[in-house]
Amino acid sequence: MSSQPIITATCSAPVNIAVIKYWGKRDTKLILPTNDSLSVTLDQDHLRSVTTARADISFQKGDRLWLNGVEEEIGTEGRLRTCIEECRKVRKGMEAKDGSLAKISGLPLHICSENNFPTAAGLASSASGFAALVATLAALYGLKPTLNSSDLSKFARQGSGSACRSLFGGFVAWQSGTEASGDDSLAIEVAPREHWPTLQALICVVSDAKKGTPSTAGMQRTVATSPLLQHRIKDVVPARMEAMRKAIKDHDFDSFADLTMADSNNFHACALDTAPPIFYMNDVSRAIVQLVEEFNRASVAEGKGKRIAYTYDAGPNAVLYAEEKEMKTILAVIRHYFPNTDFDDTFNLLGAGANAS
Ligand code: 2P0
Repeated sequence: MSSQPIITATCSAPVNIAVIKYWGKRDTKLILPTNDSLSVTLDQDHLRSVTTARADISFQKGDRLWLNGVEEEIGTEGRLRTCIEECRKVRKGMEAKDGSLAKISGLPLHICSENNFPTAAGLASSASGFAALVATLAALYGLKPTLNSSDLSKFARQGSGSACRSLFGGFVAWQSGTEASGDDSLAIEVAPREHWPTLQALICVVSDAKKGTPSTAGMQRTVATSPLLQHRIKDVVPARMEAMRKAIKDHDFDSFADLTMADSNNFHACALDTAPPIFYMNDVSRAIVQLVEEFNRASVAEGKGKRIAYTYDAGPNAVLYAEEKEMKTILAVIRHYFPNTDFDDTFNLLGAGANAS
C-alpha cells in the first residue's frame, strides 16, 4: 500500500427503490431495522449523489459539509458525525498498525455533496447521499483493502437505513440482523445487475412537494402504535424475502410483480394503521394502482402474465418496474390516462453500487 496521502476523493452513489420495504427500527441510534428489506439499485444517469471530500491541515474551522451548495451543520453527534467518525476510526487504526501510512485521520475534512435531481422532487436523496459520503470517505482514507462493501454498508446504515443498500448494484438485501451491536445488520448482493439487465424502472413523479411525514418519524410512530406492523414483521416479510429472492433468481416477472405490489400495499396499510394515520399515497397514486391492476388483469386474461409492478415509498410518486420491451407501451398508457401530469419519461436501468461506474 502507498504511504502517500490521498487527500482528495470523489465518489458517486445511486438511488435504490425497495421492493420489500424497510419500515421500523428496533434501535433508532444505530438504525437497526425491524425487518429485512430488498431493493433494486437504479443507474446513475438520472438520480445520483456525487460527493467530494478533502482532508487538509489548513481547514482551521474543523470538519464542514455543503449539500447542494448550502452548508449543513455536522454537529458533535448525529448521523453525519457518526458516518464520518466511523470511517475516521478505521483509518486511525490502520495508521496505528502501519507506521508508513500517512497520518491523515486527524486532519479536518471539507465535504461537498450534490444530487443531480432536485432534493424536493419527493425522491429519496438520503440513500444516495449517505452512500456517496461513506464511499468517498472510504476512498479518501484507503479503507477498501480492510473493509468490503458490506462492512461499509454498516456505516452508511447509520446515516440513513436505506443508504446501506446503495453500496451495491443490482438486487440488494439489507439483513436486519439480530445483534444489539448492529454488527450483522448489513447489505449484501442478491444478484448483480447483469443477472436481469432487461428489468427497468419508470418513475412517475406525481407530486414534487416535500412529504408531510418524514420517514424517520413516521416509521417509529408505526412501530409504537400499529398492530398490523407486528404481523408484517413476524408473518409477512420473512416468507416474502425468500419468495422475492427466488423470483429474481428465476427472472420470474409475474412473481416479482405480485410480491412487489403486495409489499407496497402492506407497507401503506401499516402507515394507515398508525395512530394518527399516515397517508403517503394520494388520488393520483391510487389511480395509477388501479390502472396497473387493470392492465395486468387484461394481460393475464390474454395469457401473457403480469407486465407491470408498482411500488410507492413514503410519498405519492409511483415507481413502475417492467421488462424493457414493455416500457414504450406502458408510457403511452400512462400518458393517455394522465395527459396533464408532467411525468418524468426516462427509463431507469439497473445500476451499479456506490463508486462504480
Ligand atoms: C425503503 N423507505 O425500504 C423504505 C420504504 C421508505 C419506504 O427506507 O430513518 O430515509 O433515515 O433510516 O432510510 C425511508 O427511510 O429512514 C425508507 P432512516 P430512510 O426504502
